[in-house]
Amino acid sequence: MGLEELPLISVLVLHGPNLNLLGKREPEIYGSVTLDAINRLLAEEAQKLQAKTSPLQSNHEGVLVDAIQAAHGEHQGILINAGAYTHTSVAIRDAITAVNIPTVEVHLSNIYQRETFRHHSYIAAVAIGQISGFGANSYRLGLQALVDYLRQ
Ligand code: CA2
Repeated sequence: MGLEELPLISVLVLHGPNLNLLGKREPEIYGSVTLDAINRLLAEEAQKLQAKTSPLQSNHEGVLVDAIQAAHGEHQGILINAGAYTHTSVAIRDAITAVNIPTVEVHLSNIYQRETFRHHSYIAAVAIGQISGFGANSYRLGLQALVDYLRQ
């Protein structure tokens, strides 16, 4: 099948708590790229992959759970940086399991090089994979991996 004939894949992009501060605070840890710039980068990458991205950032666990539930029948994949909820949220993990939508977990920083409490992810076991430590590029690599998986 030629590239032009591929069906469009819709990906829900979720950003968890405090990620709205990207590029505005702690650039030594999280870099100088803003969340808007990451969302634009993803939209451009999605276009190349014959996909589209729908980004949402929330500081509230329930809002993220609601968005995952609402993805059922709307999106074929989920790309998520759950921020600190990665290490605490059984609710987000259960929502991903419930909707059964292929999910890729991404992190800007390498969570395994940081404090021990960041080494465990509740999401990892229900995700198809995890990309951690490549800054904003983690999102781009995660989107590529997710779309590639969905095309198989
Ligand atoms: O490395 C990542 O992407 C994290 O998901 C980021 C979370 C952290 O809790 C995870 O352990 C790893 C924190 C996001 C906070 O983002 C900020 C951005 C700028 C300034 C302050 C916080």
